[in-house]
Amino acid sequence: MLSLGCTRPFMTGLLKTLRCLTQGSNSFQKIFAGRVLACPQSTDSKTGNEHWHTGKRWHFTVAGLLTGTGGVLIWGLHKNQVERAKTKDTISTEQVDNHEMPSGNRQSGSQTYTRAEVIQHKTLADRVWVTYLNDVYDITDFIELHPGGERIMLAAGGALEPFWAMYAVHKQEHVLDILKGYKIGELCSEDKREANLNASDPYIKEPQRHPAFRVNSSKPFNAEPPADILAANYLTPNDLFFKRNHLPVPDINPLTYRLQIEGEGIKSLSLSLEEIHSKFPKHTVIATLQCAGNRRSEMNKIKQVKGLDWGIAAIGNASWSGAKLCDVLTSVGVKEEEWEHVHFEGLDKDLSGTPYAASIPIHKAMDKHGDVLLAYEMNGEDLPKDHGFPVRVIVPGIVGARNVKWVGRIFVSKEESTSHWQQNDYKGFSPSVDWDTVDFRTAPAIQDLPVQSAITEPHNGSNISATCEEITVKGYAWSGGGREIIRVDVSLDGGKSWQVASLTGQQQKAGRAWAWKLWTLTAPLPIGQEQLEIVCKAVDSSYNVQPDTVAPIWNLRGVLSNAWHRIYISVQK
Ligand SMILES: Nc1nc2c(c(=O)[nH]1)N[C@H]1C(S)=C(S)[C@@H](COP(=O)(O)O)O[C@H]1N2
Ligand SMILES: [Mo]
Repeated sequence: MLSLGCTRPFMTGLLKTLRCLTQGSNSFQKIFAGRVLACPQSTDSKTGNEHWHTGKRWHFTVAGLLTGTGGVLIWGLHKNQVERAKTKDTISTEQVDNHEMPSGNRQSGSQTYTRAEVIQHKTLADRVWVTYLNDVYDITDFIELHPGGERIMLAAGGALEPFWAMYAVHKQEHVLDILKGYKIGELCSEDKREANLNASDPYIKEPQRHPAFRVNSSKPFNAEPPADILAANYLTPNDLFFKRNHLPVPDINPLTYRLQIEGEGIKSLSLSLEEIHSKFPKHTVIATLQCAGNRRSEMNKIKQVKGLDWGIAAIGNASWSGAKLCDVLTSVGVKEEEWEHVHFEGLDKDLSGTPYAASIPIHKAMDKHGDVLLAYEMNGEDLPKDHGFPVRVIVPGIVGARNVKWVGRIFVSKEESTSHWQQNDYKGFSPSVDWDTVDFRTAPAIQDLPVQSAITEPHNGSNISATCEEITVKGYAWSGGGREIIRVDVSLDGGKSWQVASLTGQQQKAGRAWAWKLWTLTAPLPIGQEQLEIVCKAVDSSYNVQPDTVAPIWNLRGVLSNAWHRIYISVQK
């Protein structure tokens, strides 16, 4: 056998190219030539729903197995069936007492109801009714017995189908069996037809997506591109930009679209899409958007966290064009000193009619160097449906969650957004905090993100031939708050020694470096190693650095995962 040392001098350029191909740089071709296509897309129906009840142990005992409300429903109904079996008589007497219906009908469920009657039963006080197919169910007892069961209140007074469809729950037979115990009757024949129409899937109108995506959840759609796409393009192509939706994508007619601008005591404004284009100067900003959950999967390896299992590609960089939010707010007389927060509401709503919403501090919104946009273009094209068509907010330097898509209403306020996503999600905690002890009020909502970097090439677990003279490592680096990336260090020996990568990317103004830098390091392949532990870490303009390991920054929601990125590759003789 030839030793490494004597192999090297015999290598021809061609041989080198061929052998080093596994570690090549032409990502796009490589991806479409095989790797991704050969890798089946996960089409699991794991929900992307990130509502979690806080501090309730029961909810988290089912986590991982059952996510989202549907899971709660399955679990809860099952548990309740067991309890009902134990206390059957008590419960049925109680039900009869509480109902203005003959007790015989209560048990046989032969009564018919109109849709209008069902709608009357939306609260625990009025009792909670739902329909499934043509049947009417009274699920009040289920909800009362189970803290957290209140999520089903979203379906109260209406049909379960769209509710289940929204959270992509499998309608397993046993769930329906359990539900039978709650049946109180059927819909009258006229409303039955209606019920069948309403059973439609709220995701039926979703846009087409690129087959290369690694799908984290299909309904709502959450997906990231293959990692090496990221370093192949400074501007991430629209169709390969990660997509993070909490709800179905709303279908908005651009001709009737209106953006409401409001605030107590300020004159409200209703802008058409055309007016947003024509009344305000158009600005273009290159900005990176990163989900708070990017790289969550690394935290999951330490200890299970709640949320979509994002890899390193829940981040992308695009050129965004639109009106500056400060111009629009100034036009209605908003003064920075008089307010604290600017709220954004999306036109995507859950079944209770609650829109996706978030807020940012007023100083960021009003700062003309803050570059907050009401964007209608992404990389020179109309904003794609998945990214907020016709208008979204782009808040450069700030966590993805505040970059509200399909924005329908903006208002100034003294208070922060009360939305779930502002108050009970997207916050960081100590590794010692768990779901039994967490108090979301104790942590501020994430705004600026910390310094970040990751290796996009080579892939973790890939091989390189020992005959290669060199190794090329690539990746991205970015920091929040407009802080520029000033350096990326790369180690081929797990952090014992470091080499400085070369950076590429547009030079942006000081304090307004919203875009990422791509980086590359080509270095001699270390001799005599069977495995390389490749590590990267970035430094931003405030000399912030990334933490070296994940465990000390672990948090229950798996956000802000920005430890040194490590991959392992084998060197093959
Ligand atoms: N209206 C609305 N805006 C939204 C979301 C959403 O679900 N609805 N998701 C947010 C989150 S958590 C992220 S990370 C970004 C993702 O933007 P993208 O899908 O364009 O990549 O959008 C944010 N804005
Ligand atoms: Mo996100």
